[in-house]
Amino acid sequence: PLLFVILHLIPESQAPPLLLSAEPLGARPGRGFSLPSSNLNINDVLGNYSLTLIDALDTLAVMGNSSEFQKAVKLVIDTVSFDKDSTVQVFEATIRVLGSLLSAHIIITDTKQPFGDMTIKDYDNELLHMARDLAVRLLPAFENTKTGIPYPRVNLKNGVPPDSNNETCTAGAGSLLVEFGILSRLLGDSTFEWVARRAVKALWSLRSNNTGLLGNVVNIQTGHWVGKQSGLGAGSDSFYEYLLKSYILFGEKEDLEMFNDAYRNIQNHLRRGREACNEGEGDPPLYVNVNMFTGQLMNTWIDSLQAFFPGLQVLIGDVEDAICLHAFYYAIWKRYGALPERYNWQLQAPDVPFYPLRPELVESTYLLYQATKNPFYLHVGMDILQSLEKYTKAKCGYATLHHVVEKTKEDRMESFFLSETCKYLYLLFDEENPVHKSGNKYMFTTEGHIVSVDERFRNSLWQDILPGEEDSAEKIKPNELKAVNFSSNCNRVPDERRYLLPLKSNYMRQIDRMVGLI
Ligand code: DMJ
Repeated sequence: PLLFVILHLIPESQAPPLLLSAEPLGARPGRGFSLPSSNLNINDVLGNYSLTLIDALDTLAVMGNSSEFQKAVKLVIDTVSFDKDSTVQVFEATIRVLGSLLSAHIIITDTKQPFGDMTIKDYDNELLHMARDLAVRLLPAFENTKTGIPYPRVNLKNGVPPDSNNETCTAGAGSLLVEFGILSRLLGDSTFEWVARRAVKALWSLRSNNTGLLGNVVNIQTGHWVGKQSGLGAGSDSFYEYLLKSYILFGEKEDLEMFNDAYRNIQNHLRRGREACNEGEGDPPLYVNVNMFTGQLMNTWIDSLQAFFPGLQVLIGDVEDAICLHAFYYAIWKRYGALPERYNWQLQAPDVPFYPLRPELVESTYLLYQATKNPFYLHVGMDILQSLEKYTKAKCGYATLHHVVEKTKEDRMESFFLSETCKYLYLLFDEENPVHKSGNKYMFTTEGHIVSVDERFRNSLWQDILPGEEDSAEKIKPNELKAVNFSSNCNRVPDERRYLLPLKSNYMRQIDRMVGLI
């Protein structure tokens, strides 16, 4: 059925609503772009540019389906235009569209073609040109901002709308560097990387002197923190992810230094519970939301986006701690058959009950399996797959769960379901996939797009104009990334760790009790 969904991708603006058995379709509008403006949250993600089709391109390649990949690429080249009067979120357009176009371009032009024949006849770098065209349309977001932190939205035709909001979230403004950096390095044009890097540095400079933490919403003109919550979920998540991933890809030392600093501050101020995941007394480790200036607890919920963090911990080699946080989220999944958008750990109940088919828990499960090869994670993947089939499957796709307790559905299948959730699930079970056989070759963007970690992204021709960067001689080569726990190292996991539960059973039970499972 997953393949059915992918094989029937059609441009968003022409797509019929998902056919849900549980709900009447009645007067509900379709998933077209012409929804009322009150639906801004949906509209400015969709963008009227065939979002789902574009976001799913490299999933088709990873699944080895060359005919559908070629068909989908041609459809994108022939039918998609960014010359549209659409106001879009800079972040969403970057990670979902720009990232996917770049990933597909890299796959098409790879001389080795590890996924089968993904070449396109007479390909003339069209996807790269489209990526550039889109990025140029996003550039106005970086103009007329006093801090260098971009506006959250732009109109693809007319630039920043006159009534634009001056407030943006940290993740939205500070996680553009991977895609903009790749684009710059492929084109040999520093503009894109320069603006994205300037935004990261501006945000970084606004961290609290006291805790070193960043908040979640900032005013791009004054640099004042409007949202003082520091956490690992919505509004913050990919900011941290991209500090590390930019370093993995481009080898710039300053990115690693920022990441290491941020990671230390997270451990010092956000982490609660016992010191070691698998030994000692006390509550299981949990990362909470605190005030960025005081480090004091702000609320008692964690959100489903934060479930990506164990995957990031795997990348830096903190596998032990990753095991505990992952186990907590998996217990919540077991209780509801999904992850509520927000879960209140004090009340042991969802605070925000919907589940829009998010990938984060699957992503961490996949990365933990790669790091430990413990079959427990295959079992987790199976469990997730079965609940998706049971609760979210609709006639023509998979549906957002409107309420994880009541299991009601919404007429909405986010594009990340195909680009991430399905991809990570597929890769979890596909041991022989070229992604796993390639050693250190691939990295996943925050939207799950694969990009190759190779020498050509290490060479920027503009060292002199990117202030504060190290000389390229100091850069670490891709095959020297020792700190990063890639899948090629996973055979070193000792046997005794592979066949025991990753987390001792008394600690597992403790977590199950904490989420009301037993
Ligand atoms: C995706 O678009 C990306 O993973 C992003 O970084 C966070 N949210 C969604 C999926 O939940």
